[in-house]
Amino acid sequence: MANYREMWETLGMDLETHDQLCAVLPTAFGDTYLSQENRPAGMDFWDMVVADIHGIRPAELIEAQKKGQKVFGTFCVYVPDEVVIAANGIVTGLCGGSQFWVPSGEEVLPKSTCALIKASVGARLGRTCPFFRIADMYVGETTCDGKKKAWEILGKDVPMHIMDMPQMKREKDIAKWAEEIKDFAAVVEEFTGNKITPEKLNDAIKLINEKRKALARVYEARKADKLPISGKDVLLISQIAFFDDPARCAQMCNALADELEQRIADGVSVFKEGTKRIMITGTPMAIPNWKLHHIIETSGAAVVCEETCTGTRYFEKLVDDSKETLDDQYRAIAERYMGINCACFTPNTGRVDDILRLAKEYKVDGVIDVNLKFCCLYDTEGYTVEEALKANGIPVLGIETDYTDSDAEQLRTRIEAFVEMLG
Ligand code: BJ8
Repeated sequence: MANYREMWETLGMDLETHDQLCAVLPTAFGDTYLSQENRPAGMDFWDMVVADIHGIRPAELIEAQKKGQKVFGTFCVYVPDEVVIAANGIVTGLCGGSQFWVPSGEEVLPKSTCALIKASVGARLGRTCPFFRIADMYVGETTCDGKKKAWEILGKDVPMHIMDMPQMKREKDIAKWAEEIKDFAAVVEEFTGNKITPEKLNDAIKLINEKRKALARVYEARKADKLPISGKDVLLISQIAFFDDPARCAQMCNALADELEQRIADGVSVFKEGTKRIMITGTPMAIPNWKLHHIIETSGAAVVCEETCTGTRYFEKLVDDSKETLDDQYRAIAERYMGINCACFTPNTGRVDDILRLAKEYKVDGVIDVNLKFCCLYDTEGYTVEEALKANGIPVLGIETDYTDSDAEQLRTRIEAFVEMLG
């Protein structure tokens, strides 16, 4: 790992505590990732990113800031990257996926808050994540109650803009979301000092669409009977996509997809024949939350698809790039983003349709519906999801977990029994 101490110091980070995080991550990554056999060579890039996860990209962001660019930190896949990029800004995901940050979050939040929110707030307050220190502005959204209240704490000493999400998907809600995007664009223009033009917005729409298409190509390879890549590896790619440069992300994903397509043609698989194919649905898994994938893929099964925001909800559907005026473009962006089916919407039948469609496309043998403890939205929707899967003859296992390892053995026992039941 290169030496970034001076940079972290300048960012006002708590170096002593951060050292503890740096000490555990390589072992966790080695045990989970580097122990896999026959990985695609293209994964070297993502391994390199993880090895210097608090160094390489943060240093790039700081360089960009020196040249006058602004960095926007986001927490949800509904916040449109296109608008920020059109104003020459940079987007970085900020969701926390490590138990390491949870205790600092619990100092100010109720314990009965989901780990994702506690870790995100803890990463900021504990001063142990450079991305939280670098972001010039945070962009929140009104998805769940826990997040809404967390913005009030996170926004105390950083400029915070909150996007008001509709909770339904009627025509008037889509129109409202288009208005909200337009308002966000005005905030971004003022904050960056750069005007958004139809041409610049169209370039940004195309850039992000290319990234989505490249991620979709990687996912497409997982539909093959012989799996050329593990679920763990694809999860890592999705997690890093949230904060990498979008053009580089597309380039690396396309190069990997070339390799995966060749592997499929050559009949190369990273799992032995007959390995059961699992789809995960539910709450997102922010980096470095690899817990469930690791347990599943060391319990005799393979994860072939994630119907989560660190999976298909992130890249499916493109923004229509044929519009020529800003108002039409904001509307096109609103339509694409309102096509994401998060449990914060009611009714949310589109999500059940997605899950049934994906189960067929990825030829899954069973579904694991995962809920991050204390996420009331996905927990409640789990009832409808599991009913629909059973009605369609698809075996499903519902589980609830958090970022700790305390339930790992119990989960392993349940997952092994589920995989065995799949025959
Ligand atoms: S679009 S899933 S990224 S809101 S797990 S913080 S919902 S209590 S993360 Fe999400 Fe956007 Fe929806 Fe996706 Fe709240 Fe639930 Fe925690 Fe969650």
